[in-house]
Amino acid sequence: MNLRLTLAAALLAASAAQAQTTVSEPWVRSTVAGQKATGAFLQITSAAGGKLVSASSPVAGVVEIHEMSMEGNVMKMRALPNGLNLPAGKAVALKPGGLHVMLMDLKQPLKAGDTVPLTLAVEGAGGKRETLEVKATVRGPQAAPAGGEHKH
Ligand SMILES: [Cu+2]
Repeated sequence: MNLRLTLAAALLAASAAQAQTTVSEPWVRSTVAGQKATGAFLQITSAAGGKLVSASSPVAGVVEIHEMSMEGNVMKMRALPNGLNLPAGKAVALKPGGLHVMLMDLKQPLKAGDTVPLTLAVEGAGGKRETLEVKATVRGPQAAPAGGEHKH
């Protein structure tokens, strides 16, 4: 009985301290010399629902949240002007061939094994802002599933 109460209290404390939004498995596709853009991929879950409104990284001059879609027979990508919707409690996957964080105007080549800091801004209900600091691992092309060329 006592143990149960203690456990319940511990669980309550843990959920209160937990971030509203969580990110798992962040990674960035490696680049070759001269390449100025690449994609960052991750899974993001907002407990109460919200919107991923912006992202930034010290390695990139410009960071946008992109989606890919078929227009006729051509795969196109575009920035999401109003951010990415995060339904409450549902993991949203940013992955090659779909949604991604676009890192542009890269300041340095990104090699497999490097760590890239990403800052994500999430807007919750009532306009409450949450900032997430994420460390993404750079993966080489052989580690990433085939997602085709990533070009604008
Ligand atoms: Cu893109």
